[in-house]
Amino acid sequence: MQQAQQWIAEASRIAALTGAGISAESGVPTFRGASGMWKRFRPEDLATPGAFSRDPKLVWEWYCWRRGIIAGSAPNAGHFALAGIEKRAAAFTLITQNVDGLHDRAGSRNILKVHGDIWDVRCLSCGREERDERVEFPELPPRCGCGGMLRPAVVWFGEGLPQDVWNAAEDAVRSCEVMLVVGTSAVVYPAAGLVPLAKSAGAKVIEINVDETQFSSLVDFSLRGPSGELLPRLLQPAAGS
Ligand code: BV8
Ligand code: ZN
Repeated sequence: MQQAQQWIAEASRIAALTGAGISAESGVPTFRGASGMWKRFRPEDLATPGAFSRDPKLVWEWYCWRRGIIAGSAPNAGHFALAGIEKRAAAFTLITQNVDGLHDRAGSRNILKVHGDIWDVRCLSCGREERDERVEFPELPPRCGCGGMLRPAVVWFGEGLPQDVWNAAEDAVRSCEVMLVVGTSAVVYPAAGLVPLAKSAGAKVIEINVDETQFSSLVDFSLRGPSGELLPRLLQPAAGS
């Protein structure tokens, strides 16, 4: 941990990639792994345009269930530690696969949401996209003022990531000196590809995960444990700074 803290203290450009694991200690279920929610649902059944067109009510019931859990949760020490390093590092870019908005609530500012935000909705008819923080809706699927059907404005399987956000994420990873990879199973692309990209760009990569991932042997340090405990220790301001 000492060496990893040193690299971070000396780095002026840091990037972080987070996944569902960073929100686990906030009570937001992860997708895969021991307590993963995908066990009861299958990605193909819910997080795809096909699933939505077949059964928009079922997909909305899943998102409303998640909205309820997220609304009742709070950022944890891991989220706050990343918000803290953003204030200290010369350049810090937070790339998240999470749609739960906990990084925003922890005070992070420069956040690249590569899979969108669960609180945003988009109308299938008029295309209007807006923030809608309701957990309950009068009817499912909810309707736009124009009468069109609303969908969660997140990125589903088979859908492209927002181009400008993705380009900014790649740029940040290519130019960083240190990359933190926190709480992701690293199985979903193209986000997972940012880890080998960082290595090929010459960055030091530090992973924090309770389990092994496919990249645990590729990264420079793979710290085993919960991010709510390890991130504050890893990112603590160097003594006397
Ligand atoms: C794309 C929606 C092309 C938002 C998500 C066949 C058909 C179509 C596509 C594909 C295909 N085969 C492959 C693909 C590509 C596909 C893909 O990668 N599939 C995988 C499964 C093989 N990718 C896509 O489809 C992407 N789009 O490729 O489009 C294209 C290009 C141009 C134009 C048109 C099309 C879209 C990917 C986004 C999919 N949307 N979700 C939502 O509802 O949330 S993905 C879903 O998985 C979540 O968004 C989540 O963000 C993401 C990744 O999961 P993780 O965040 O890593 O979470 P997970 O539970 O998996 O892991 C948690 C980790 O935390 C574990 O490692 C655990 O050990 C750890 N942990 C737990 N507790 C802690 C902890 N760590 C630390 N501390 C703790 N306390
Ligand atoms: Zn509309």
